[in-house]
Amino acid sequence: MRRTFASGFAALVLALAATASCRFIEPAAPSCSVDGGAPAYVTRPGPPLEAGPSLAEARAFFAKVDTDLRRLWVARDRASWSNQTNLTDDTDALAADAESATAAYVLEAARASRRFDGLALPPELARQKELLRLAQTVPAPDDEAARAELARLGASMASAYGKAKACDARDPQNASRCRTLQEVSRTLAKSRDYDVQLEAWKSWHDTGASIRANYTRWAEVANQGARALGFADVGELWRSGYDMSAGDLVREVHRLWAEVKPLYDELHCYTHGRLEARYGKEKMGAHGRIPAHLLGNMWAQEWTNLYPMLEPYPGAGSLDVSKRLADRKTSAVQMVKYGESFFTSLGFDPLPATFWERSMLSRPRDREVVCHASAWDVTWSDDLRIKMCIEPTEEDFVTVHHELGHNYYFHQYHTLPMLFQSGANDGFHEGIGDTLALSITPSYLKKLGLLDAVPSGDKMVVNQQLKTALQRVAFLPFGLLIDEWRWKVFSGEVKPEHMNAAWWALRREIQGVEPPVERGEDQFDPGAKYHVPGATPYLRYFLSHVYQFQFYRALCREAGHQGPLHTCSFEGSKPAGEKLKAMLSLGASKPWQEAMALLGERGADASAILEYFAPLRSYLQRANAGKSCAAPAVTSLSAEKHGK
Ligand code: X8Z
Ligand code: ZN
Repeated sequence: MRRTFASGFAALVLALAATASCRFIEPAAPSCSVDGGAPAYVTRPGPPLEAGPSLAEARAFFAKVDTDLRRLWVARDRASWSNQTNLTDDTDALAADAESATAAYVLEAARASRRFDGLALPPELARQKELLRLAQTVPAPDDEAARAELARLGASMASAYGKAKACDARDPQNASRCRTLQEVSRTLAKSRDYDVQLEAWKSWHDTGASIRANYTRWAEVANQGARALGFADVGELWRSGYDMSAGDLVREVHRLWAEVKPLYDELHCYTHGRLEARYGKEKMGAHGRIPAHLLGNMWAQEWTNLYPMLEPYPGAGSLDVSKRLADRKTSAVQMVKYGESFFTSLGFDPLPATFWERSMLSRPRDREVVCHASAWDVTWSDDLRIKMCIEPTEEDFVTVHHELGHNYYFHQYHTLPMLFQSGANDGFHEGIGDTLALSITPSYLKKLGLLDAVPSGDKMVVNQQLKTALQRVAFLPFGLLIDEWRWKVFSGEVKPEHMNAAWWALRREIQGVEPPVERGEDQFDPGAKYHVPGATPYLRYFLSHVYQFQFYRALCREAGHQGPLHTCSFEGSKPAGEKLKAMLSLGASKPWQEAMALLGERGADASAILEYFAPLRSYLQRANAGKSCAAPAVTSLSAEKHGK
């Protein structure tokens, strides 16, 4: 039988107490010395004082935590992989059990580590202590039954999302009229018929309602877990993983958003104008926002599929990679090989043989799975895999690079202590593959045979930049708003009965989109986005969309690039690869600001994204001149009370 965390810790604490090195003496300054240095102890007569723990105890403690976490995280991730690649009631239950065991352990271990509070720990132990408290995304409450309920709710919501089907509202019981998310997304990507798009959008969004009650309860129990660890709520726990106070993080994020918002507003204005020309004023409404189902993506989080409609200079040269990938019937394996070859061109190792044996690269026909793409090191030993339902499209071509960015990060740090085996922060992890994808220039695509010719000239630059902006600039407000919403839900600022209204207030104000039909509190639109039922924090993607331009600027510098930033590709550059490897190899062992400094960048800095898009910005300003576009007025951003 599995040994429980509690007895394990009790035994460790007793054993260590016997070896405590500073019993019965009261230190004048820190309770014990670090690394055997001589503290100024003052011996006093009187009753013996409780011993403070020694550094040796702290070392033994974190060594045990490392061993325990390896066992628990490997078990959890095996269960989770088995679950997500084969959704059944049994695999849901096994995943929930493993999650619950892990969460319980982290709570107990984080609490036990507090006995070292008064001890001046060496930096690597102090950091492990801090990371331990943050290690559980969904923290466990004390009560065992509540813990089990939380894990069960979590697994059930994630599983429900994976299995959900978009059915025709007029005939919901008719399974033959139900479609997968991929199928309805394809409709949104391709159709430009307002009503056809509306049906696709609505049929998927309506699936969110089924998890509303579970989500409410889940948030309540997860908050109990956050409080058990000393956080006000789960939102504060999530905001605490950035080597600054939760309040500073909120200020930092709002600063970055204010810097990039003018560029977003230009893009929004341009897009709104083109859509209005297509669909007419009546369909667009008089509010200046864009109906959420017209942007070519289920969540309007990126608008690349609108490129053919929005192309600034039609005929300046083709950038249609999707067509070539589809015409060639590019296999899922070939799609990943393209991504791998970018990494090996920088000097990274080829993917291990087990990657090809164990990954899930296509949607299986015989079972339900979670198709949302993810990357794994299942057994925390360079056991790299991706799980993705790859299709031969440009969007998936970019996503493959994104996922491999995670895998190569795992690869570079897999020998570090468990608590250091993550990104410098989660935004770093999300930004690596995207950074490489910024170097997918027309000449690189030609080299791969995915474009016939390398179009050139200023017009082409603007076309290409618009395409990239539809993906990466359009994303920014969406990257921010999901967690703005969750922070408010966790803090209680948004009550359960107003969750959908609060969601749409943020979508209107931050993203400037409008629900195409009224969405009431019988709906739960956030539940129709993977990361909400999947309990994956989302701020990471906002940050990554700022960082990735900094990483790109840094690697271009390393590759010796001269000239405007947007003309750079560091593909094939070994010096850029070495620099990137050095940063990835740090894992989470150092504050992220140090990892950023290693690349020669200071802090989080939106100047790189603004520099990159300078040519597009001036085009948009010219194209929008004379238009009266009301920039979305933002009043619902979380107050700075969301952190101290
Ligand atoms: O979830 C993802 C990745 C896996 S980490 C496919 N992304 C976000 C999303 O799909 O919403 C990448 C971009 C944003
Ligand atoms: Zn990712």
